[in-house]
Amino acid sequence: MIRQRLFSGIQPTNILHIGNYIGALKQWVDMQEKYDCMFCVVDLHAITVPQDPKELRQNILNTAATYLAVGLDPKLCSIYVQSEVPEHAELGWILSTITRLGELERMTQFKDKSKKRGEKVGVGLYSYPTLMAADILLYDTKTVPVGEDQMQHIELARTLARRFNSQFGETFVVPQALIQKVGARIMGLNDPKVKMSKSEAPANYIALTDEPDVIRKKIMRSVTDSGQEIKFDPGKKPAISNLITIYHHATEKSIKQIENDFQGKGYGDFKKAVADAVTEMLDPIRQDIQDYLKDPAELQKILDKGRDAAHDLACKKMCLVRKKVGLGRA
Ligand code: ATP
Ligand code: LTN
Repeated sequence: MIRQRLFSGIQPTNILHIGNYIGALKQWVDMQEKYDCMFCVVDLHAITVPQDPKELRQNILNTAATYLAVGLDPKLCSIYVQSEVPEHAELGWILSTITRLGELERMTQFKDKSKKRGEKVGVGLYSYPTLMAADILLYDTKTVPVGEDQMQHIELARTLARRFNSQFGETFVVPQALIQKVGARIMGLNDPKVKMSKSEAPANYIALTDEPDVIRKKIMRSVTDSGQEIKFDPGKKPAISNLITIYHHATEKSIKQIENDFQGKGYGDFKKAVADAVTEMLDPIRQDIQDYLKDPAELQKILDKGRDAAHDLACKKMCLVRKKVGLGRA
């Protein structure tokens, strides 16, 4: 049976957090047997905001080690670094020529990130979504598992696939986003109105490498709502609903069951239980990340193999794209 192609990526911008894990990585692991998967460390996206070169290189390895530590199996999927397959950038450029300014101006991620950067916004941050579309379209991807915040970017990739196909003839598969029902947007522990994010202060997130005492402190100190009931109601009780979502993913218990289990108990008891469950979920991951980083030769081998597999596919696709557009010589 031919497995459908699946593509996803994470920026190597910092240590990954439980939002990345619950919103993205956990689903990837569940899908690696069913789909033909490409999992990319998207370093070209990371440089759309300034990075320290030394830290970036280290973060690329950390992110790859995290992919493996959460359970991605290099025998089942390709794990590689985006910039090592130059066709991503090439297709990104070609797609930027059929992308309209208004389409990029509408992107909420651009609006949010450019607000923070003021006058120092680079053109790369603006055209970020065309590179992301290239990542996806380069591999005839059918399915893209992401958190909810990426929905608008996937919509653009669909638009660009259709536009290119109608302008130059059938070339690209039109991809689809895959977003899970609960946990698609884990919120910040210190502010449940903003999403948990690597670029926020450490009190906002639980990193996958946080030690148990740090996890406990961050959860016990997390913002709570008024009242004292443990009830899932994101509109009225955003903070407690966020903790319930995290607990649901850490224990696999249903939301209903969690509400029942904690009936009559207070926020303090619940937070302790969340801290225990998150610690248990992260213990093996933290250990495995360290182990992979201690054995860089193994990690390098896996990334080499992933790069070669990705490059093979990307080369073939770009030959077709150049021909369709009329680039180069016959
Ligand atoms: P940055 O702050 O550097 O923009 P980020 O923490 O938002 O980073 P990304 O690298 O942009 O993380 O996202 C990687 C993947 O994790 C994407 O699929 C994204 O949708 C998902 N993701 C990120 N943050 C969350 C979150 N808070 N809840 C659920 N999924 C998330
Ligand atoms: N923009 C994504 C990362 C990303 C991605 C992709 C995700 C870059 N290219 C292709 C899925 C498919 C983010 O999570 N911030």
